Amino acid sequence: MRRYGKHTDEDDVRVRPNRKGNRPRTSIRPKHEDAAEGLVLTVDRGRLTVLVEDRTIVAMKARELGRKSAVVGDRVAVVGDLSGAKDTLARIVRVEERSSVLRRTADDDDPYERVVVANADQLAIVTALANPEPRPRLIDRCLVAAYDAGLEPLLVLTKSDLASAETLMESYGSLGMPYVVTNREELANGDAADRVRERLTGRVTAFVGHSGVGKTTLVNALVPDRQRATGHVNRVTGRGRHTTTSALALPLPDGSGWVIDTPGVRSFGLNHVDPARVIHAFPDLEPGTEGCPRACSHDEQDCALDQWVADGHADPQRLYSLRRLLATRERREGD
Ligand SMILES: Nc1nc2c(ncn2[C@@H]2O[C@H](COP(=O)(O)OP(=O)(O)O)[C@@H](O)[C@H]2O)c(=O)[nH]1
Ligand SMILES: [Mg+2]
Ligand SMILES: [Zn+2]
Repeated sequence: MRRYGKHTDEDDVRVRPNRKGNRPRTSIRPKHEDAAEGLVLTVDRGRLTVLVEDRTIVAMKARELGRKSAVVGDRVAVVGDLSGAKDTLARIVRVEERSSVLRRTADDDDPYERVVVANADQLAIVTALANPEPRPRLIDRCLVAAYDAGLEPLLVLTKSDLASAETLMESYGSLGMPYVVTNREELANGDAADRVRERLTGRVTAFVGHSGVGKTTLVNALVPDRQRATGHVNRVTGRGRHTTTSALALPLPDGSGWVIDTPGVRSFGLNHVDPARVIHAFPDLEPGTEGCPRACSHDEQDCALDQWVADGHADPQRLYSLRRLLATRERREGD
């Protein structure tokens, strides 16, 4: 039986003027005023674990979001069953504006960029001093990605029980970025977590790096009660996997920040990064580019930076670092 018969007064149905041949719109879209705010903790094949107040709920993208997707760290609006009870599925109807977007492409010539993490403000670049060997090119790539996304970099050097940090710091010390060195013993006695935690207060920090460098070990040391903090996550991504297959946001125990564990990366494709933007990560060198030819890449013969630095305006190591970062954008090598 039809609900509205021919007795319905025409004036009761509000019909938008039929412009440009559009179908008249008779239904008023719900505005989702009842939607709750949530934070995406992890994504697993279309299922998102979302923290709503103190509950973790499982949700999927509402169709109305179209191709727009929510990623770990996103602030979202969710509707539907928000109880967090087993087998319930809520819907994400809105992705709030992001304060930052960390992207990567699989390769430099890969046109498909993916958003790794949203709303982070710090990028912890985790590198083992041995096993696996440090890969400076990968560090450089992560640095470019961090600068491009507006994240502050933090260098975390793990496994100093296996090799010294000295050689690596000879080249990275001059970048002037903060760094922390950790080892097996300090992981056990809590010193490693304490030292890293100092750098995490009040921030959302994404941990990236090659597989096996110790990201998950460190994150677990920072968030000992990982199981409880993630609630339903295990039900979604479970199956006893030991490797990290999806990024996962975890709150620091004292509520002073968030850490995001990510799967290992073999490379950090930078196809999406405009090389012209790299210089902005070097405010100490930027004034020296005034004498550069138009559209200078700062990695060419006529670049004014060489003379400017030779005149003593900046540390030559900084120019070397800039050139190395620019070169990673041009070079394609297996990191
Ligand atoms: N010797 C040593 N091994 C470590 C250290 N940190 C982590 N590991 C080991 O490195 C391996 C890989 O760690 P994992 O946290 O899974 O690395 P991820 O792939 O970066 O998440 C594990 O066997 C850890 O026990 C460290 O400081 N020293
Ligand atoms: Mg891991
Ligand atoms: Zn230049």
